[in-house]
Amino acid sequence: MQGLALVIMGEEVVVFGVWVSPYSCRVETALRVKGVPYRYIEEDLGNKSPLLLKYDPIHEKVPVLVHNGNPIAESLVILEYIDETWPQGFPILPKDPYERATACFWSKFIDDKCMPAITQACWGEGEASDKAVEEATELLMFLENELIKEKRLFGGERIGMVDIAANTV
Ligand SMILES: N[C@@H](CCC(=O)N[C@@H](CS)C(=O)NCC(=O)O)C(=O)O
Repeated sequence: MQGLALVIMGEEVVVFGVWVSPYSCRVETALRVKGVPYRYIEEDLGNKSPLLLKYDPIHEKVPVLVHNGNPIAESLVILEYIDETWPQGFPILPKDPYERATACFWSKFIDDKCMPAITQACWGEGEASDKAVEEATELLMFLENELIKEKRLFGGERIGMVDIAANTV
């Protein structure tokens, strides 16, 4: 198994992900916009690697970013880490504390409210699915309204945290 043989050391940046995972895509997008080279390891969620289980023993989920041997789990947490660790170039989060808090709020809104409703709308059955379609539509309207306020992108003229998070919905 490639994960077992992998030695993570030095300045190596490694992403454990699944190509269809919207959460993994966030991390790859952020590293790419920052221009940070990374190694990608595709996980099999039906047979998770020992390294994934070691690096995220709490959730046992992708994505996990491992930087200098330090694992970080949870995609939104990883995005913040990437922004702070590689501050050069493309800012993912605004510097202004209020704008930053607002970006974190909407990113969390996407994960806590939109994602479950969309998942249920797509994969649920019967009445529950119909209800989820209504709920998801209503929730996405909130996002849409924010987008109108924020010009072309949630991040203004350049993509930012909310754009990267919302790219999955
Ligand atoms: N809140 C997590 C969600 C990550 C997540 O749900 N990952 C899924 C793949 S899309 C996973 O690893 N599932 C494996 C499992 O549930 O056992 C994040 O933002 O990183």
